Order: sequence, then structure tokens, then C-alpha cells
Amino acid sequence: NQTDDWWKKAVAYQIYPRSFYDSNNDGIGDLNGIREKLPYLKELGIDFIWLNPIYASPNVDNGYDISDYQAIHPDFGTMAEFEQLLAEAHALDIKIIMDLVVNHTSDQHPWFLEARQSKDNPYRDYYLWEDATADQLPNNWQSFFGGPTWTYDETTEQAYFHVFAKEQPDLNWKNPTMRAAIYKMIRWWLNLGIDGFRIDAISHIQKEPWDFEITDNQWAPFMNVSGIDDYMLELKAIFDEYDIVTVGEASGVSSEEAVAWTGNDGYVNMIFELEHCGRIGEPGQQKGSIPHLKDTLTRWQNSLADNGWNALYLENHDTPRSVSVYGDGSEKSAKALATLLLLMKGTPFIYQGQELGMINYPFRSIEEVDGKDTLYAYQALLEEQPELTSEEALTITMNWSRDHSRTPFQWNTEAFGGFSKTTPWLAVNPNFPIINAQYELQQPHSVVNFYKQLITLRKNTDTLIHGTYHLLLKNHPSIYAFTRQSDTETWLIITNLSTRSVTIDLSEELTLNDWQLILTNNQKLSLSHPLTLERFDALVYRKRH
Ligand code: ISL
Ligand code: CA
Repeated sequence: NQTDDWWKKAVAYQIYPRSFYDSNNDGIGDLNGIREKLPYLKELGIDFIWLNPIYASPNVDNGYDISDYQAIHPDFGTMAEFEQLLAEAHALDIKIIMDLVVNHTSDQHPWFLEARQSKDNPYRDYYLWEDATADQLPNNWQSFFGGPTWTYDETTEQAYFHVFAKEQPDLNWKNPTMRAAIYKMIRWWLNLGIDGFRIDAISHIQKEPWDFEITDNQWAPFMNVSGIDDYMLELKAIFDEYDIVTVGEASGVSSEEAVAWTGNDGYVNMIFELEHCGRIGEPGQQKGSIPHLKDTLTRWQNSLADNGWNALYLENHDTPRSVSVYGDGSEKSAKALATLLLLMKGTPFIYQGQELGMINYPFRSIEEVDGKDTLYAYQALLEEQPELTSEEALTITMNWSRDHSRTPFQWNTEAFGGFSKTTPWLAVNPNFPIINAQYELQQPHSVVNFYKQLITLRKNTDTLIHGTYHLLLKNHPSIYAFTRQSDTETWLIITNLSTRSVTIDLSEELTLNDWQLILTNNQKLSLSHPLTLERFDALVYRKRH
């Protein structure tokens, strides 16, 4: 039954291969580089790795535009090198899950190169086409990356649909022949021995109806998951044949719907919700505030308390660095955030570099930026608001840019942070001399050693795996405190996610006796009523019943 699943006790680690470790010094991270660093991940206490896409791709969206699902992009290496990586990871008892990108392909995928040739091409209906003219598209919907969600193709005088970039045409999930081709690919990877999938943008595979115009919330139609169930049940039927873990990136699935998606008969084992951080930092967003974070994560904790499972994360390859968003960039704030991530209910996903306390990159000009979506947003902002200076537009755009989390992993104090011996594809954060794995592993009170303590604590404490979550001080603007309770003990986790000293009184909710201090980033502190917490203090106590 679900309570014994290995992935509930596991700690996961997300690797963005392009930026992890460059073993052949071409400036780009690669599979042999990951293999060389497996001992580091083992030392950290990682149980499974999620690899962002490593397949053949023109890299319009850094691998999320796939042109051959069953070929490894030469930048990363060969299929033989992938199988060697998988074998060596398994030998270290580390599992590997792959990124399954089936909402769309690259426009260079053979299926699309065929489909766009003529209306009666056998592959035409692998994609979504509607009659259109160059200046009259089927509707006014806008893609996630800016611009219309339709692109006119003059060869066949129709427009094709794409939720993301025009180089990422959406697959037509209504077409059973297309679905069968995707299922064949899925089995091919599972039969290779991988340990599961993170499923990209899965909530978008159901597109219609689209015969209406957008008025206000432009993303709404993409978040509509009604009608998706049949497709998810077909995917589930395949996944259930294997001992794997599946994590759906399910933007738009509500915390209520998530029970069906991840419960005992759910489509997947867990889902990444994007309510707390999807497109975080964009103007007009509530995301990034502590109250919003507490409310959102607590709603998901409560909704999946008895049935279903959360994938926990504070940053990934699509967000800025969480220490810069929720913290103040300091080591201490990194430890406070680590405490939250590792001690809530669900499977924690650590994004590469987060365990070091890596922070946002000090971009000074748009020329340093790689992300096509960031570049588009920057141009669009300057057009919409011509009164902005380029510096102001850069600051606003970089507030939510994905480039912050894609700078090379910082291994040591050598040139380029030890990521490569040549200039990397994206600049290394200049703080690498003090924020790097080698230096931190030698410092007893470093961020990485704090993560190691939290990972060990979590994996050895059943109450931290299965215990109930209860939020304390719900309305406090900067204290994020909760308990985890089983019938034998209660854990108390208190963090002050602000730069100010804060005094709280928990006497309404807790008696003081019998608490044992287990872990803290401020040795001077002990539980009291009232309790004064300094900036970014984190405290972990246990009481045995
Ligand atoms: O963009 C969104 C608004 O929050 C989400 O709804 C969207 O589902 C999410 O950003 C999808 O991200 C994934 O698919 C993209 C790729 O660029 C991202 O890196 C990946 O995480 C297209 O494949
Ligand atoms: Ca390389």
C-alpha cells in the first residue's frame, strides 16, 4: 500500500544537466560530469535524481523542445554514457527519473516536419491546426512565452497551436495514433531501466474548447484540466506496470483536485503545484511573500493530509533562487528555508545549488541573459512602457527570470567555480569563492552541512515522513511555524523568515515542558514564552509523548 512506497521516505535532487558539471571542457555540463559527481550526491544523502531534458533538441527552450525522444543531445553525451550513468547511480542505490515532455515537441521533430507539409500528411493530426489567415488567427489567446498561441503556416494556410514558444507545437492528444506513439516511447525508456518520470506541463495536454476569446485572465484556458482524465488513465495504466515514481508538473490542478491526481488510485504519485512559485516575481503577483507562501503550502499540506502526496520544492530551473526570493541571500536564511523544505510532509526536491545557498546572479545587462522567455519579456516591457530605462526594465524582468537558477553549479574555488576549465555557456556567479561545495563541505556550520543534517534527520524519523502537519501562528507575517505529530511524538519547527527580530507567544498552543532541541541555526536560542527570534532563526524541537 502507499505508506510503504520508497519515494515517500526519499529525498530528491533536481539536476539541470547543462549547468551541473562539464567533464569534457566544452563549457556545457554533461552526463559523464553527473556520473563523476555521484559520490557527492551520495554523501549528501540523495535517494533519487530528476534530470531535466537531455534529449536531441534545437535548444529553443533548453531541451524542452525535443526533436528526438530517444536520442541523447550530443552536448550531453551518448546513449551509452547515459546507460553508464544509470548503472553507476543504481550501484550507489541512487535512482534516476527523466523529464517526460509530451505536451509538445520541437518544430524540428520529424513528426512536425511531416505534418506541416500538407493537410493530408499522415502526421498532420499529431498536432493541432485550425483555418486561419496571416492576420486572422483562430482566437486571441496568448502563449506562456508571449505572443499569440497560434502561428500561421502559409504552406497549408492554417495556424498551429502552441502553449509555449512557436518552436514548441502542441501534440494533439485527441489523436489515438499520436498517443500510441508517445506510449511506445515511454515504454522504451522504462524498459531501459529508468526509475520514473517528472512529467512536464502535463495539465496542459487537454486544450479545447478554444472557440472563445480571452478577456481577463489570459492563462485561464491552459489551466482547464476538464476532459484530461482519459489521457491520464492511459498513462497511469502504463506507469502501474513498473516499480517507478511519477511526478506530474500540474500547473492549474487545484489542491482539491490533487487528491484524485495523487491519491491511492491517482494518475501519478505526486504533483508539483505552481501556485506558490509559478512565474514568481512577475509584476502584480502575490507570489514571493511569506504570507502567500504559508497559506499556499499549508492549503496543499492540509488537502493531501490523508490521501495523496506532495512534491515539495522552493526553487527549480524555472524560478529565481529561493534564498533571494524568500530570504536575504544570507547563509542563515538558506538554512531557515532548508528547515521548511525538509521537514514538511511530502517528498522534498532539492534543486542543484540550493544545498549550497546559491543566490540570484547580478545581471547588469540583457546581453548576459540566455532565457528566450526572459528576453521576450524584456522587449515586451520596453515596448509597453517606453518611459522605462533599460536598467529599470532589466531589474523588473530579472526579478522573475529563470536564468538565476541556471548559472553553473559552484564546485570549488578554481576558475569558473570548478564547473569547467573553459568559459561556461552561462556566467558563473562571482560569489563562487565562498559559495561552493568543496569549501562548504569542510565548514561544520555551512549550508550544505545543515542540509546533510536535515536530510539525515528526516530520513530517520517516521513522524517527519508520515506525521500530521499543523500550522502555528497562521496570520503572522514572517514567522512560519508548524508541528508534525504522530501518536508517539510531536516535532515543533519554527522559522523567522524576516530580517527583523520578532517576539512571539506560543503559550496558547504549547506547554514548555519536555521539548528537546534537535537542530537550530542559532545556538543561543531556547524555547520560552514569550520567545524572541532573531533574523532568519530556525528551531527544531521534539517532544516524546
Ligand atoms: O508557465 C506557467 C505559468 O505558471 C506554467 O503553467 C507552465 O505549466 C510551466 O511553466 C511549464 O514549465 C515546463 O514546461 C515548459 C518549460 O519551459 C519549463 O522549463 C518546464 O518546467 C515548456 O516545456
Ligand atoms: Ca561538456
